[in-house]
Amino acid sequence: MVDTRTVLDALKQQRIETPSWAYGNSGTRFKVFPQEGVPRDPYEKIADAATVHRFTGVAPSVALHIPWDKVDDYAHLAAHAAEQGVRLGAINSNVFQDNDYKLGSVTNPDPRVRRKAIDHLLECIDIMDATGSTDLKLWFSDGTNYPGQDDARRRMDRMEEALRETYARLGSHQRMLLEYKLFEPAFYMTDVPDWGTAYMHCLAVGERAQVVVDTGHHAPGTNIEFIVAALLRAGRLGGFDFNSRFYADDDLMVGSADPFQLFRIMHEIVLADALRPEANIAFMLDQCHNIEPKIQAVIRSVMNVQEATAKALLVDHAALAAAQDAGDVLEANAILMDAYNTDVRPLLRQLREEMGIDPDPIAAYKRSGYYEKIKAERVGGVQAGWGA
Ligand code: PSV
Ligand code: MN
Repeated sequence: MVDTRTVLDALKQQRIETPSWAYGNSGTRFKVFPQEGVPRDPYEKIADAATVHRFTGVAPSVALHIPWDKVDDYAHLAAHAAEQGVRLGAINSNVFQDNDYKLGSVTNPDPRVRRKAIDHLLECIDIMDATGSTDLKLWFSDGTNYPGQDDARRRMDRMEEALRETYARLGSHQRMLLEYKLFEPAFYMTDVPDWGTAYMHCLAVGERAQVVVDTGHHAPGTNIEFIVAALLRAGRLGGFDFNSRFYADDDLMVGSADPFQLFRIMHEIVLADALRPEANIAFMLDQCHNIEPKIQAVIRSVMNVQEATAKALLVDHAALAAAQDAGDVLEANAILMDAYNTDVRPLLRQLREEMGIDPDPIAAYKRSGYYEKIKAERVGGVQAGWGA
């Protein structure tokens, strides 16, 4: 039996980072449906992130995406975040929305374009210096659509060269998080398509280069928890971009499509004692709320991660190891399923009461009038969005 106190204490330490872009308008390539009250600038996005933290108590940082969150004075933005009770988290680079990147960014055959892309990555580190962020998150849309279009190995060399130069610019307290994605926007070949390729590049550049697992970036049926276990074992799991998928990179709320998968992932984290903040695994969301109210959806997502974590913390590790060592297949599976099937909602209500917040974050948010306030205030100007 796992002691409830231990579970509550572990949950109190959990930190989940929300993405600035989740608060802006988003959609598919078919249509973006604008919503009322959407932030017009990074300052308003941070206010929304702070609201999520106020009602959940475990989301004290917000990731930025550059240039979507470009401002003149990043130190001022960081001070604004601190005033609101949150801090600025990972800086996400964007080398995928410029005409120059049609044939790739850091792997582009044209050295001028490669230089431009690397300069952007270096600029992101300047921003980290100003905001106090420690994580540079890299995702490359680079790839090819047709066999023969470019040389795979030469593109790998260019990728590594860019990563090396970027890594060399990092301060000793900063790290690089490299994200992989199976496909999209490239269809034939992606330059960093899987964890093995990301790991290979991280090994080549240095120990503060680590892999990010975006849960939406795998083929259907992929055993993501195995990847998590392998990266943890190698000391190269930098963090997660959490979201849910039914078909491709759907970016739905984490834990909505497959809560059991999220539990299995968090089970690997708990087994490796990697939930503690000192383990330095970044638990980030990377989501887009196209048809649902955004702030509520982010609150729900944070709660979903907490629920999966609470269940993972309930797994009786001693009993599980004993069943595994005895070769008792069904008992081992039953121990895992017992934890998964536990209703942890009363425990989470208790957690929130102990943390001095409302036990029902969604109801409390709805009662707060925040949504009505931003709807009334945020009129005019240009709503933020990622430009689909
Ligand atoms: C790419 O699909 C991705 O997962 C990367 O993390 C980007 O930064 C993000 O989505 C943009 O929404
Ligand atoms: Mn992502």
